[in-house]
Order: sequence, then structure tokens, then C-alpha cells
Amino acid sequence: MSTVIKNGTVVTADLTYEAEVRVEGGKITEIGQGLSGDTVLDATGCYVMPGGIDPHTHLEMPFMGTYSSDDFESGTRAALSGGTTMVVDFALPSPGQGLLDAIQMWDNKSTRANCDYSFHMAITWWGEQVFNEMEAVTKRGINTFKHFMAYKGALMVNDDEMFASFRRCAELGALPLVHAENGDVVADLQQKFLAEGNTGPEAHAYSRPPAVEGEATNRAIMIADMAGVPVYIVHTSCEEAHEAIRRARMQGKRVYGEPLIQHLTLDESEYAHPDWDHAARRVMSPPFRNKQHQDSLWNGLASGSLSVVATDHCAFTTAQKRTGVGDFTQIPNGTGGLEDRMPMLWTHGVNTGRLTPNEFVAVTSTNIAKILNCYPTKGAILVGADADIVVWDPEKEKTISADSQQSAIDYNVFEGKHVKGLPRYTLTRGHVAVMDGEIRTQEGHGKFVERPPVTPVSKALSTWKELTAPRKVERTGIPASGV
Ligand code: DUC
Ligand code: ZN
Ligand code: ZN
Ligand code: ZN
Repeated sequence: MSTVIKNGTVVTADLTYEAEVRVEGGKITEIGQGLSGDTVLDATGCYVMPGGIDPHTHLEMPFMGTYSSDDFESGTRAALSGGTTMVVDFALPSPGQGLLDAIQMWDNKSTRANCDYSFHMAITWWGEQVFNEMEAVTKRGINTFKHFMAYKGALMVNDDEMFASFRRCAELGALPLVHAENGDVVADLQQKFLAEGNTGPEAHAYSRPPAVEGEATNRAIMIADMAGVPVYIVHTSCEEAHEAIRRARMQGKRVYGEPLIQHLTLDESEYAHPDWDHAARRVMSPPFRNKQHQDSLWNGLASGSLSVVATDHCAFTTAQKRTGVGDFTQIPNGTGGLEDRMPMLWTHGVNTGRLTPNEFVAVTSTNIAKILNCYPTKGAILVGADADIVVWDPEKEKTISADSQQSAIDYNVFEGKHVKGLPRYTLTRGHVAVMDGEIRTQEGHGKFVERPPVTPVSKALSTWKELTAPRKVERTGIPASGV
């Protein structure tokens, strides 16, 4: 069975041109004119783009005493509905649990996926077993290791552990990822606000100011530099963190920043809402920021200092959020966004002139496919690439609402937002999962995407040589000790 997409304009990260695209056996087999196939999809008035890749999701994740409520079925259905055809989730070992064991758990959960997926491996504790298993993890096709500098007493790793893990990544040709917030300062500020009787969701934001993120981002970059490894900073939310990334890139360091669609389009005033549920539903880490920080993120995407737009999709129901009534530190951290990332970014990025359609493709798909080493199987409209395609209708509109969403939770943080620019068709390896608003996903269709290590690793870093090649000083006089 072959399909031809006709009458559309192909838009990739670097080109815009009129062409038909033929798909067979899950792959793109031809790009040209006058193509024939068993089925025709009409893309009149539409852009034919690589399907979105969301490199940051937490589906069915055990976290803060509960599990995130979208699993691989509802999560990937939401993704496809919004034009995203691949997600990268985090395999998260509990303290003391082996890495391969955790991957096995994620393998089991992901059998229900409607679209392709991959995993990052989280380093939640450190020891010989972890060090040894990291190599086996890369052989499984996972070349990214995530480190939490926050969540003290739970997921957080200390600087010595992070440095050791980063050096191991350098050896293996793997890329470290970092949740950059100073976990010690956050824990201290949380206690301060609680002690002062500040127990509401707004105090969540007060306890995680931009400086907390800026400091940790700088520290992660410096530690990566000393370890001789590139680094990817997840959910970059503020100017302080963006500034650190910008400066590092100017110095020739391979550092990547990933703003979320939530931080680009929602601001800190959400936490001042008089309704407790409204504010708590928007509790995530890092928290939403003000307009100046949002402008900084948009400018970073336009200028190239920030590389990727993700969601950190980690959805909790209102009932789950309510565990934190009376103590904001107990509100499960996380918001949804998988279904809305592409339409919101198009509406607020392309329709406003802040991003070109090509830049949209770069930051939603192609850049991350390259960074994660799955390009051009993913992130490309090229012969031989997977037929993960979104046929994007720039005139199609809707108002976002929990009533019509695919996510399993009972609200949507973008409720009431009007978007213009939506998928007409979404194809996952050739299967048409979204057909003019109708969802035709196939549970279990999704396959694991292998991402082997990248060798040789970049060593274009400032201090790497000095650290690894110390010069021993020959001395003529050494005093006797204790004299
Ligand atoms: N931040 C969140 O808000 N949720 C999941 C984990 C994280 O770092
Ligand atoms: Zn995080
Ligand atoms: Zn996350
Ligand atoms: Zn409108």
C-alpha cells in the first residue's frame, strides 16, 4: 500500500518547495511531481513537514508519591493529534535500581505507544553498578543520560556524582542532559516559605527564582567543560540560564538549550490566580516566569542560541494536585502540553513573525533529531527517511479545551487559548493517525528508535586539555614533612 501526498508545499528546516511525497512501507520513497499511489492525501493549502519530535516527556512516571496520568497510549495519541510523531521519555531508576532494570520497566510500558519513541536514561544515584551499566545502556541505543540538580533527597545528584557521570558520558560518546536548578537552595527556600505560613502554589514559584536556575546552568556547563563533554540543558525557562548557554556557545562549547512551550506562552501571573486548583495545576519546575524571560526565550529560538522546543509533558489530575493543599511542596510538579506544543508554537511563533516556517521545523523536529543522533531517519523529508509527516493546515483553527483533548487529565493549562495552524493529517511511519480531525491511532504501532553513541565526541572545550594532560613539576628541594 502506497500513499501520495499531493498539492502541498514541502517545508523542511532549510527548504520550501512544491512537491508530492510518496510513502510506502513506512518510508518516504519518492519526492517529485506526477507520482502515483494507492491512496492520495490532498494537501492543498498545506505545508508538508517532518512530524514533530518531543524530546522531553514523562509518561506513567512514578513521581512525588504518585504516577503521571498520561501513559504511552494516551500520551502518544495526544502527540499525534497535535502533529508530533516521536516522543523521548525518561527511564528513571529508583534509588539503587539498576539502569537496565529501569529500561525493562520502560520497555513494558511503551508497548502501547501509538507513535515511535526513544528513551533517555536518568542517573538518579551513583555507584560502580551505574558506571558499568552505562556502557550497556549505550549499546541498547540510548546515548543520553539525564541528571537532576534539584529534587534533593530524591532524584538529585551531587556535583561529584555529576562530574563522574559526565566523564563517563565523554568516554562513551554519550550526551549528558541536565535539569538545572540548585536543589540545596530550593530546599532551603521551601522551608523558609512554609515556616512563614506561605503554603499556597504561588510559593512554589517564589522558592525557585531565576537565580536558582542560572546558577545551576552555569555550574552544569562548567562541569561539562571540565569533563570534556557537550551538555544539553532541559527546560531552559529564564534569561539567567539562557545567558549562560549563549555565552558558552559563543566560546565554542557544544551546549544546547531547550525552552518549553509552556514557558514561552504562559507567565507567572497564573500562580496569582485566586482559584487554588488553577494555580496548582500550573505548578511545574522550573515555574512560569515573567514577560522579560519569555522574550529572552523567543529571541534565543530566533537567533539560534536555543535549539529545541519541548513540553516536559508530565500530566497530573486535579485530584493528584490536591495532595498539596496546605503544603505547596507536596503538589506533584508537572504540566501537559504534548497535543498543544506545535499549534501553540505556530500560533505564537510563526503567525506573529517571530519564527519562519523553516525555523519552526528546525526547533520542533530537525535540530533535536540531529542532537539525539536519529537524523535523517527522523526529522527529515528525504527519500529513505521514516514517513513521520505532518500535513499542516495554517488556516485551521480551534480553541484549546480539556473537553476535546486526548490527554487523560481533567483540565488543560492552555484552556481557552485560540490556535490557528493545526494538522490536517499526521502520518506515523506511513500510517495516517490523524485524518482531518479524526483520530485513527493504532495502539502498539510505535517502535523504539535506537540512537547509538556519537563518536568521536566533541572535545572543542576550553579546559579539557589542561585537565587531562597535567604537567608534573620537577622540584629540586622538598622539605621533610612536619618540620
Ligand atoms: N519538572 C516537572 O515539572 N515535572 C517533572 C519533572 C520536572 O523536572
Ligand atoms: Zn526537569
Ligand atoms: Zn522533565
Ligand atoms: Zn481565529
